[in-house]
Amino acid sequence: TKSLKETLQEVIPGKQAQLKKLKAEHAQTVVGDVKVENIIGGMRGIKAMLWEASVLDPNEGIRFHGLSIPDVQKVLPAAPGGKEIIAESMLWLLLTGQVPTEAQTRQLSRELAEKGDLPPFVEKLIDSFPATLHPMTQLGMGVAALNHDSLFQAAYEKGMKKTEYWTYMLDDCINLIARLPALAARIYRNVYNPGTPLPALNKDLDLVGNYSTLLGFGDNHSLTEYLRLYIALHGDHEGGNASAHTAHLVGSTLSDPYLAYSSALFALAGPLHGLANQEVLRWQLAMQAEIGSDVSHEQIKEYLWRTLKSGQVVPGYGHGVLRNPDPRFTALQEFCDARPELQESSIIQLVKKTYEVAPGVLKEHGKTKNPYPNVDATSGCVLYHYGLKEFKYYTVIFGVSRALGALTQLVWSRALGLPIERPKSLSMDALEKLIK
Ligand code: NMX
Ligand code: MLT
Repeated sequence: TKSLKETLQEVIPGKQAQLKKLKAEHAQTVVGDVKVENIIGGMRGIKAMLWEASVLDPNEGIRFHGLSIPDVQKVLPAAPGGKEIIAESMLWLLLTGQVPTEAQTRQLSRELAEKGDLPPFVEKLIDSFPATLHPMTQLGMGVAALNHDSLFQAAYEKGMKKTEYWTYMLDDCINLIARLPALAARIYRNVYNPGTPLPALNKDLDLVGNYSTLLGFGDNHSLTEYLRLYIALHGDHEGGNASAHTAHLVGSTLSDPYLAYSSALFALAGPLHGLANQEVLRWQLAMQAEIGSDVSHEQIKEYLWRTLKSGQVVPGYGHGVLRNPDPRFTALQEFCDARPELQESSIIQLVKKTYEVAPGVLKEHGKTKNPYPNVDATSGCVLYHYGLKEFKYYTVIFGVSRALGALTQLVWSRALGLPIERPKSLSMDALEKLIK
């Protein structure tokens, strides 16, 4: 069985040759133009960065190395006794572009479990935080502190060669992903169940199986399976989203992956990005508290208009790139449709009913370019139904997941020798001079 590193070693030369050819033959080829609206509009629409593992189509949604969500659900190995994609098989696909065998997946699970313990000083650091500190702040600080053990940084200090960057980067990325369950679960324990003992990592479990166990839901097979799907599907969403892009930017300075991913987590913590999953739950529960569980379409419509008229966004709707319902939303809804207990859940029903009304209201409102749900519209309600009710924690789960894609690109960026990122900015005066 070839290991992940051996597989990457085989794949990298081909990609390096592809980049060399692109540079040699097409460095000056124009692939788009930049308008004033792009510069003042958050760079929306500008094709401006390399990202290997996935590409987002506005209408069809995400493809991981060309594979759609239904494709990966068919081909990627699941956990023993499970059906949903696991983080290890998604990580393998993202990093190598290849579908791992069952044996490779199990080998990676074991490696992650063996490397998953936190250094005692990080445990102490996390334990010193007040329970009132937002879980995302705690996660970002914990990840940054893990850079104490960065192999990339230590090798850089010793003067490693550029050709060696990616191997140290890969080792750091695997160590970081391995430690995320213990870190994220410790935060959950400290904030919501202080004093509860945390079990040791089980070397025979997959990454998310261990995470679910540490959270206290190891006996809940349905929730563990949901977490597996959730974490695999949130893993990568091409490179321009705020968290992935932040990791890419910070990593381009040759900052180690702990610092780069910690920065990414603070981008994910914003309500227009990953925090939206917390906001959706808060908003849907407030709707339920006000109108009750048995709501009509008319009542939801009225509530939506009230949200919009008060100047707030409808959380979980709209997207910077997508122009159709997010296929991740669809996949998570399908998970619910296949389980009778979820079909009876009042919060899941409310999310569904909201979806029947919100696109029409948002179209009538006429501002958002995409009136359809993104993944955050539904991701939290299943957690809530199965008893993981602390919605301030939801973005942490997203943060455990996004490491798969953001760290994959850090390995590729170093393997391809990509430079420090440094786009050109302009003042309005300078822009006006360009226009004249
Ligand atoms: N509710 C109300 N107004 C909206 C919404 C929405 N859901 N989405 C966009 N708009 C408004 C937006 O605020 C902007 O208004 P203004 O011209 O006054 O500034 C206008 O519509 C045009 O925005 P778009 O170009 O359609 O959206 P943009 O690409 O700028 O932003 C989001 C994308 C995702 C930030 C935006 O749709 C949004 O705020 N959605 C709600 C929050 C959310 O669900 N975020 C999660 C995204 C997914 N994730 O996990 O990260
Ligand atoms: C994501 O998964 O990062 C979000 O859908 C936001 C984005 O792609 O811009």
